[in-house]
Amino acid sequence: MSKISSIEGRILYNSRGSKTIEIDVKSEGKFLGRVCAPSGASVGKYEAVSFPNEKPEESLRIIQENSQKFIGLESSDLKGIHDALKSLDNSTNYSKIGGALAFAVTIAAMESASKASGQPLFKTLSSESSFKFPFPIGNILGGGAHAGPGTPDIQEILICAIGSKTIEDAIETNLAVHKELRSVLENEDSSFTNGRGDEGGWAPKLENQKALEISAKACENLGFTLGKEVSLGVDFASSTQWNEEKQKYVYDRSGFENSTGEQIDFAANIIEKYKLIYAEDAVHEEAFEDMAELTAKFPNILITGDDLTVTSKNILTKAIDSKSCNAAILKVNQAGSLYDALEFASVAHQNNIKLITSHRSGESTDSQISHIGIATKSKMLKVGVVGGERIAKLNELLRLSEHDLIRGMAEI
Ligand code: 2PG
Ligand code: MG
Repeated sequence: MSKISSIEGRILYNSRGSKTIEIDVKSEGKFLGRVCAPSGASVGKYEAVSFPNEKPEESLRIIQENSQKFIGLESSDLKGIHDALKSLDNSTNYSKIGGALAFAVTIAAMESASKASGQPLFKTLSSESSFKFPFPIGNILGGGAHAGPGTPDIQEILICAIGSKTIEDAIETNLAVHKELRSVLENEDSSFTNGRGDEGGWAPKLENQKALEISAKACENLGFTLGKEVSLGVDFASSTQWNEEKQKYVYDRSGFENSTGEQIDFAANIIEKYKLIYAEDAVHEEAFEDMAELTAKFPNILITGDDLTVTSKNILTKAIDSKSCNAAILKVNQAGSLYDALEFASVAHQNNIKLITSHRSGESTDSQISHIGIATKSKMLKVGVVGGERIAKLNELLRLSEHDLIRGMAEI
């Protein structure tokens, strides 16, 4: 047991160079939990607001003026810390204090508690006695809101080494595919600049289908069979394409539009053709019935909600009632506090919804989400493949492989 003795913050920058907040929670004057909040570019309509009036400085001022509400609380008392935040902001989306503040305060407190108890963070967050590694899944080719003009409309083509038996092999395999993809892209287009999107995936001037073909080719060049050693995934991030007025998905860069039915066929065709293991937000964030069609059609593929479910237990309950997805992204900052996110995880577990703990496109170099992925029994950890802020999460998994309590890979 250790009591919070101080809580302080500062303004720093995320990987996109935007301002964010970092919070230090200390217990007993010495156990430091330090967390810097990430932020998204393709943001769900119903996610927590990052900062009041988009100003990290306001969140900082609020925590500085209210630090006494936290001092003296047990650092391990996640509910107590969550309640103290809620006493400052009773809105449903943290619009008064900022979801980024709720994210940083709650995770920093848990990290402080874990240091005080001498246990790793994942163990502090879970009462289980044995754990498995989630499969790292990462962006090898980026478009949409994460890359510039000429890149694919779909946001992310992802790699996951589903055949790997160890975390070391899973990470190494993803890195090898990312690297091979560069060679394939260079062969296809001698003017390819090796430019990368926000999450470290290559950002070539390519149309969606060609980008998928080339990604599959990189896997095959390494002797892999799709669906065996490795599988591709796609984050369609379809709310980016959805045009409310037209009631159509507008693929600006490729120059076509999909009606609702055409979008379902478009996604289904990609899932089948490229033998995807993973399809995220294949339709827009309010299309619960359309997602349900894909979920019924592909029971063995992770049909995943991100903007659809926004790490909200109430929205997930709605998605479960309409059978919209069999998997869901867990992003703590979509929910706000870690307490909210763990409640979401428990609703997911009670209903056989598979979890994928995820980074944001604007990240910090922290690595607590690797622990959160393990503690929440996530099947996958979506944290990218390369880039300092992505590698930080993967390197933490490698450090954790020295730990006796984690054995083997999750069953997808
Ligand atoms: C997503 C995320 C992370 P962003 O859509 O899944 O890949 O992107 O953080 O921009 O929302
Ligand atoms: Mg997404």
